[in-house]
Amino acid sequence: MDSRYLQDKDDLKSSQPIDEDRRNFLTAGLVGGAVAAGALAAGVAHAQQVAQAPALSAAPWWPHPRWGKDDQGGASNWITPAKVLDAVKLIKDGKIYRIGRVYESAMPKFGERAFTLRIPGTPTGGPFGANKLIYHDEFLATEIGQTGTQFDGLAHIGIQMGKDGDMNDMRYYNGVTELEMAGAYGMKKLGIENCKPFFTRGHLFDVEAVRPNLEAGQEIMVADLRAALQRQNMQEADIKEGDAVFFNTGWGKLWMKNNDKYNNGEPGIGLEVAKWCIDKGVCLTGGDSWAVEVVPNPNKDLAFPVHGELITKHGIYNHENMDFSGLIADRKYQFAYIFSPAPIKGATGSNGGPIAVT
Ligand code: UVW
Repeated sequence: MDSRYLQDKDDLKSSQPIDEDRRNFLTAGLVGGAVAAGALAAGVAHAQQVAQAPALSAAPWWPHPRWGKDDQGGASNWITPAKVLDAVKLIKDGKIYRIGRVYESAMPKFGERAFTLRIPGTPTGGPFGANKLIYHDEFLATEIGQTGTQFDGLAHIGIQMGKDGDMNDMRYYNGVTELEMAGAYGMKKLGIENCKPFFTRGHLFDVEAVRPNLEAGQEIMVADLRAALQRQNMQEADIKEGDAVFFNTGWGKLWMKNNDKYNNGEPGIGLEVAKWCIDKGVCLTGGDSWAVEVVPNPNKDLAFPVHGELITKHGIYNHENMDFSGLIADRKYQFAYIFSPAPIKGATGSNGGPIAVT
């Protein structure tokens, strides 16, 4: 797969400890749930500054070299009948693992995002007919594709290439501009309805087993992935184009136990592993943390650069806030990954219940 937009691999090795400035940037501006308005504004200003500095290259990334200039499906195009049949070969015992989490208001959420469920009346309606049928509905107010276990679509992340406010130079996957896609009632391009359902081979890296007690800001390197593969008796060459890769860091153990720590940064993959994923041609990355990538990034000038490289430049999807505890307990590291994003027209992502079948 073409990775021309990434730097040379040797330039990407970095696993520096996070310094106080970076911690402050994150906790004061971008990440914390209960942030003061002034601190939030400072964080946003900083984010705008770093967004103007391209993470790895200023070169345009469109048209997509494989899927073409009009494509809106990105790496979901890897899911072909042949890929499905290949994934089926990983199903040996028919066991289904839920690898998503339960949605509830107390779950950790990024920034000011909300999750508010209400049942309108108990019961909501009825009784109907002589049989006196009654029913319940629910009303949900949330960023539906961006809370809880969330699947980042191609309208979620872009890169500002020009001046603040210039919507012609805010670019997304395949070069789509903010001007082309912006819409009060849903994104006019790259909405999640363009993403095909996933049924593919999944590979889980239990990084926690080879690098226990990872902390926020600590980057997972390709060497860690290789150590995990070795421990799991797996071959790197077995990861094929169109497969999905998942990273267990241990951060998920904080879920609903220590939401503040969970939200205020995380260990995760950086640009070196992003390049590895692009070179492999994976269709999707996933992890047991809220961004999958290391936060803060070891390069203090960058904010969420892995999101930009994978989603925006290569159309590779990202599945966040996952739970691999069942798979790990059973030492199952390869499976069929099955997920059909909810086709809400114009949405930036999807909630839902991903499964791994072994
Ligand atoms: C952002 O939206 C910035 O991050 P995430 O995709 O992790 O929710």
